[in-house]
Amino acid sequence: MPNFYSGLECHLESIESKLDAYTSSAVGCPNRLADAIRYSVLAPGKRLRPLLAMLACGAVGGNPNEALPVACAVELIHVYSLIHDDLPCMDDDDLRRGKPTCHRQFDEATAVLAGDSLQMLAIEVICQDMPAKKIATCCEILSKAAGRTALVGGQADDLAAEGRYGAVSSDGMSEIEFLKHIHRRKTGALIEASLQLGGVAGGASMDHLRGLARFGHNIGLAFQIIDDCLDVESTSEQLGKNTRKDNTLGKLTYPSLLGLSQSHELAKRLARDAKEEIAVLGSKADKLSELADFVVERRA
Ligand code: GRG
Repeated sequence: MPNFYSGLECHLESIESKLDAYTSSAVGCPNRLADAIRYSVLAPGKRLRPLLAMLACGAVGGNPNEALPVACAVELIHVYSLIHDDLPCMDDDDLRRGKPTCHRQFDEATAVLAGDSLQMLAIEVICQDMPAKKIATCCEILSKAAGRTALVGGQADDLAAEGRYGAVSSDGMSEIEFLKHIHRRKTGALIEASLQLGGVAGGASMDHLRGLARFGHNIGLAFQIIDDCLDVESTSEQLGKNTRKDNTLGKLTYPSLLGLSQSHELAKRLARDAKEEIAVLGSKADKLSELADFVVERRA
């Protein structure tokens, strides 16, 4: 396990056990659908987003466990997006988290339905387990981050940039601006939402919430830049997913526009900027700061 996880074993255990409970059998859910949901959710992911939510909660003085429902909700949305992204009509991948993708293990229709179910399960979890006065805010943050102007919009523009979804509308932006615009939505929005949701769970002030959101904004982009670099620098064994796909698909990526070295430098600068945004929270935010470093130093 990378160093970053040391001291977080307890949070990870809580996340795994809650995800297990939230996806356990439910009356009315067909076995095959339930199996596909659990197969994808319980596969070994880094759990970066739920950890961010729990750490953000702790950083503003809350008990990290208060953020568990929103932490899991964000992971459920993330897993849905991975399942759908892997489908033949999108990225057409056969390897995810070191295992066959959901549609390969089951079938396409089941994978679509598993993804659909996870979107609603995320909302259900928040409504069921968050304190009543925080439910609406959490649902609003998560649904905006997962919706047409963020996760889905970013994905649509990403596909368009590969010429696989209608026309590209970059509205006069330079290539690098357009790439940033895609990444901020496709990857960054959910990462930013994880921080905001954790902050809300911990009762953050408006000022602290803004700082957490800006932290998320910066590390969200840094995370994607490193993801682009790893696609070139790592093997599929290391990543648990196919590599060198970006180049094959002729994708717009940071390494293709800036080169690897400048891309790494940019990611490091974003991590530094991110850490400044939460400096005001003092030592309670130390683990979040470490995470910013982990995001840019990770090898998988
Ligand atoms: C289908 C609406 C829709 C959106 C798909 C998830 C996604 C958007 C695209 C996946 C393609 C991709 C490589 C995105 C880059 C960032 C990303 C989301 C990487 C995967 O996240 P990790 O590394 O995965 O946190 P694990 O498996 O560790 O959770």
